[in-house]
Amino acid sequence: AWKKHSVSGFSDKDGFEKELVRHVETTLARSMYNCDENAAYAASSLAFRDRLILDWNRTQQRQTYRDNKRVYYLSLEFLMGRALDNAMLNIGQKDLAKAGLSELGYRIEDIIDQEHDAALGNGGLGRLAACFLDSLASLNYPAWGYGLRYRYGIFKQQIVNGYQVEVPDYWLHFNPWEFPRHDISIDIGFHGQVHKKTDENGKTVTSWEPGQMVKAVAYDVPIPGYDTPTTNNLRLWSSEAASEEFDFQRFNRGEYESAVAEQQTAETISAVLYPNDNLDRGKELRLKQQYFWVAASLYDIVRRFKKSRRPWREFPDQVAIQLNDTHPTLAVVELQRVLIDLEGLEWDDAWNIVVETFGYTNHTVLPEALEKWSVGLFQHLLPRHLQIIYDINLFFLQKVERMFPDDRDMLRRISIIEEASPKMVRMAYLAIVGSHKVNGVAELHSDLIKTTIFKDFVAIFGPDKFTNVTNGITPRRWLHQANAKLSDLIATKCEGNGFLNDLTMLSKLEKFAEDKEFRKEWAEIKFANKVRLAKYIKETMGISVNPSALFDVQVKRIHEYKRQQMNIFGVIHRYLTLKAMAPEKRKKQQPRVSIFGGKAAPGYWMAKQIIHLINSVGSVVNNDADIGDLLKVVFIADYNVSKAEMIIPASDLSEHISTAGTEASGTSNMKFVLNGGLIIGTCDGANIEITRETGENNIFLFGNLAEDVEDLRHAHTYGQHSLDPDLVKVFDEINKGTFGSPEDFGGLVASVREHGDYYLVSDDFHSYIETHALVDEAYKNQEEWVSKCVLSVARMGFFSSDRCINEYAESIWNVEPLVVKDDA
Ligand code: 26Y
Repeated sequence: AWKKHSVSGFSDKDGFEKELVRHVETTLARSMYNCDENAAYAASSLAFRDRLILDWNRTQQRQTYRDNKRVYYLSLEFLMGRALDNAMLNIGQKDLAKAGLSELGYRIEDIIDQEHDAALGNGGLGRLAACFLDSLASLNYPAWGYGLRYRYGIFKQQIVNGYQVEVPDYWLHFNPWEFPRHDISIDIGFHGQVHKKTDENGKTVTSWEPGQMVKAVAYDVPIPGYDTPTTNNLRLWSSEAASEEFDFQRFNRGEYESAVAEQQTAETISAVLYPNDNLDRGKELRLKQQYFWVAASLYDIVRRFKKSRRPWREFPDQVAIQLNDTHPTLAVVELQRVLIDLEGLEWDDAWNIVVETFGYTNHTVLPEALEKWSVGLFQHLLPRHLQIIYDINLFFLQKVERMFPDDRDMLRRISIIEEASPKMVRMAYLAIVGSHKVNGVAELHSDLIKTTIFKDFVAIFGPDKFTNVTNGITPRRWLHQANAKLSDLIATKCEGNGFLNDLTMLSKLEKFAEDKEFRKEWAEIKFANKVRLAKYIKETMGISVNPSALFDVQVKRIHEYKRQQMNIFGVIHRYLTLKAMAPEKRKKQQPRVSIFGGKAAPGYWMAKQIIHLINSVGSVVNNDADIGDLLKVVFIADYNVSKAEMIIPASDLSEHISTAGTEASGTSNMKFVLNGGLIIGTCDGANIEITRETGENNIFLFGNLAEDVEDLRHAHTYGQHSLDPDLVKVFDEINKGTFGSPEDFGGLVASVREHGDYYLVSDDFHSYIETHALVDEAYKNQEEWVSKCVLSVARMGFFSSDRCINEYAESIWNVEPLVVKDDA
């Protein structure tokens, strides 16, 4: 048996303090008398970073030396949140740091709070990538993440007079968690010409002579595993002007401005994260970002492979590349180009390598989120890649024609090039054709892609190419870090902290669901978390909420399909119902706090109306003396990972209420349940599997099913669409001006009334309201409520991202963990 190599932490608290002081006095050049919380954060980070680096270097050496197959996770988004807290916990030395900081006069929470979130992502897809990195390291897989080092992360959201205002998120003033690698830089080409020549053997050789070069510089971020010395690498690329000499000549010719302009053009590529979530806008700069990042990453991966001097056919035995949605699909084309144009392989040999190397994860069925790029844009930006795409498509169409000789329409439907005007490249189709496995992210979603958007491809490639890997979350961040008290309580009943490595061990909690004493401790922790959130709400927006009220939370990106509009319509309905009650009856109602949070894409007008309506309802309801503590409506500005860590543990009920069939999985649903909250939700995404695991009695499901959505929409368009009477009352109230100018919310009302109610708000409204009434009833019986929560947590083992990563490793990547021996 291998002895586990111990993590390179501090020997003791004094060792940590000494390092902290050293960093304050030397690295930061300050005196301890002048060390504010921000400096203490910086020095703590530098001290912990030093410890991580030792394990990081050793991990990389070990992985190079053993030369096993590696996984590369390509994602345009990594929503990492904060690093210090995570590093302390994964190394297992947070208590020691707490004691050390306290001795120096600081509270560890205040120090942790100084850190700026690394918010290089929009929502679910980006946070999933971050959870995967945590699991890959914790499970000792040799794995790298590749992404872009945006100078500006997702914008910060302010709420001004009830409206969203976007503020740029410049986050790099001080970032101790990244290491610039100026020695690792690659020139990336754009534009230019393609040349064909015949070599001495009569073979046609194609070469691309780019017209513009941009330099990619690597910045590395260490990813510590939990309770293991494995520390993996996240490599983020930053863009710079390719040649400083060229600029210098220009300076000397007096062309100062144009030289600087060139540099700025290059730097623009990695300047900003596109803030759209599930909406493709086809912007040229975004395509440039994609190629820049993909080309640099592949160059790096190929260079690493070449060091071991293996034959090319062994590439897929050494390399697995996972495409996080279609955003990195150009990697398929780029690898084919490298193999045929630069390495001289035959097309078929190269193509087999490509397909064996890649796997593609689909995260959405929404048509507006499926990426397409115009052929003209490709021709202009990446002329050689367009040729290769045409060839990939030609061979693919020939294959399909042989399989289905009489089906002309099939070729039109499945072609990678959409014959429209303008002609478009369908990136999802390219990703399917270029990968050996395609997976969805929850069972329902994986079934839906097989029967709807990718149906033809199942007929062509057979069903085995398509698979499901239900999403998961890391219990380290989402339980241990976010909810330390609950994690500690669980540890007392689960034989210690082992559940953080094997979440199925939570099942040991089942037998305590009926234990009164245990339930009491459990409820006290939930209450303390609610008090903490109430305090934050009071301090940041001056609204007093009663921590004994039912906290009803919906936090996620604002999107019509996620139906925050239905939630706020439901809140208005509740308000009207309370107002209409006799005071005696009113007093007996269950008090609630409706908590919202989430960003709207800056150009998404409807989403912005939703935010405005929530805030407008809040300012009426929260100031209505008839209502008092019975109902409060709160919109928490700038929802992000670190706010999630505070909000999720404070929830009694969370809302996951997307129109059935639209939310691929959802992952916050898992986080809320793991933190002892219940769900009100539709039969959509992972809600279905959560129900299967935790039991139908422990979740509040409502609404129409995915299989009925098509017919209902059809009925809206061609039959008559009679609105739900309760919803009509809500609309009447909005139109009376109760919540401000009705015109401000005209779009929201019209989308249901006039424009076919695409998201079925009216169809689901009645059962939504009724189900909320059931929640109120259930919450009255606190003993039973808590017991539902305990049972649910006990049954959440399946939703660890560790389980999820092991499934990818086995069924898609064919990689194994690298066991850490004591001597290596
Ligand atoms: C095309 C482009 C602008 C684009 C950018 C971001 C398209 C999509 C996205 C983001 C998608 C996303 O976050 N999807 C979510 O992925 C989660 C992880 O699989 C799922 O849980 C969630 O249901 C899905 O909406």
